[in-house]
Amino acid sequence: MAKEQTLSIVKPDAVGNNNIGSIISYLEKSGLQVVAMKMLHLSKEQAGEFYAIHKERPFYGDLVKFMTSGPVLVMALEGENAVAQNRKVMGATNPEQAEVGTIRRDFAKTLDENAVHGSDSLDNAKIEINFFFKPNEICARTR
Ligand code: IDP
Ligand code: MG
Repeated sequence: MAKEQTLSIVKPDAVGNNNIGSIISYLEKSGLQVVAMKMLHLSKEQAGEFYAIHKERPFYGDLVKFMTSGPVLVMALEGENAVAQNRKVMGATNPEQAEVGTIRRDFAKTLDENAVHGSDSLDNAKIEINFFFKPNEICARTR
């Protein structure tokens, strides 16, 4: 087991539904710790660049529109196997297929508006954390 950092985003649907606190609670109860957070309203350019990996997918335009439809909360999370742990607590991309007790099952309604983002690999986690945070904005947990 290794201590890792990963990026989490509470998406505009969940922010709009006032589920920020509940979602952070699911993450914290799973053992993950918040080491950085900020609220942002992404520009079209920021959202487009963040999701550039999906540029060729048919849902790319709608995804950018959704991610810029309201503010988001971006967080760096830390913990043992944080990348996989966060994906586990998030649940499957499609909330209908997400396990009971996961964030997406409990707070998301549709495949496109699915409450949270989580990095899918350690390499992408580093890229995504750097996308939103400067190194001195990550707060080491000294206690
Ligand atoms: P992930 O968020 O579980 O990693 P990805 O495949 O990386 O899922 O897709 C990124 C985001 O794009 C999803 O979280 C969801 O918001 C949206 N998305 C994925 N697949 C579809 C689709 O088939 N239709 C509409 N939106 C989708
Ligand atoms: Mg993904």
